[in-house]
Amino acid sequence: MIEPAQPTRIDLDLALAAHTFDGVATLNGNDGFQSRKISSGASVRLRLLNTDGTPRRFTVQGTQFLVLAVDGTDLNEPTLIENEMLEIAGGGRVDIAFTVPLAPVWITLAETEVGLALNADGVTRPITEASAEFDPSSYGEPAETPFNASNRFDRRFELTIGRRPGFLDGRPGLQWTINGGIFPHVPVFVVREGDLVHMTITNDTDAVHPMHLHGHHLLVLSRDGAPVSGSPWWTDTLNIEAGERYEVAFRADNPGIWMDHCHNLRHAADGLTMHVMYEGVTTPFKIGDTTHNEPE
Ligand SMILES: [Cu+2]
Repeated sequence: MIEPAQPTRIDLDLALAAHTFDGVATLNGNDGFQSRKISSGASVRLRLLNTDGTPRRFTVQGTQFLVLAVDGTDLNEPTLIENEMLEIAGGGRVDIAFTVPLAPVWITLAETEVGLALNADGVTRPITEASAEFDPSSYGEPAETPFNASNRFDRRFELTIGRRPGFLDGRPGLQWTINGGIFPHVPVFVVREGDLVHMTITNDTDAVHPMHLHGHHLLVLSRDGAPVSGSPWWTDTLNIEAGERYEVAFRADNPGIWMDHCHNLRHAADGLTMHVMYEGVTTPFKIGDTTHNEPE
């Protein structure tokens, strides 16, 4: 979450955290519609969070809205949209804003009866219509970034997610792989402080993987070869759908040994975990079974 640099008047500023408990979808721990009365003309900012490991989709019915921020970074010159489904990666955040209209507004966790209803007393929620998917790669306007695809990169890494039969912790099965290796035989990406790093992430599996690098924000450069054409899109949790390929960039400005893993923690525990490590940074901790150091 972020606080805007220029405070604007916000009458209702609410975080809505989606989480599934034992198969029951909730928003802020509530498994139904939370109802609120709010005057028309009021300014609302909602911070939508997906605390599940798998993608969650939100619908907004009854109003146009702006998408202000993704993963805590403001988007440049957001424009009003409506009837667009917001898909949020496991662990991802999307902030939206709108002015309350005269008619009711429903914010719904897609495919559930869970959400927030504004001024909807006694009004039946309309059936969710099929709507377009919000696409951060072409939303808003381009703006200056500290680096972009045309920079000279100090390091280039390929991170390819696959699946093949093999052994994980001595157990046979169909295992996740990174660049063909099964954990712990996965690469470590070594960087030097100050490096500009280019990473290509490819998902060669039929599952979605919300890839999450600790300690850094990634600038998304392209998806499936198509450059990002809208606002600069900074993320820390990038949903990589089956078959997709993303190019991202980041500045190595936070020395440490950082996890780079799938935010679907089931996948991470099953080996979709690797590290980005800075030269000269060491740790006395050893990973693996013998030391009982299992990152997830
Ligand atoms: Cu995954």
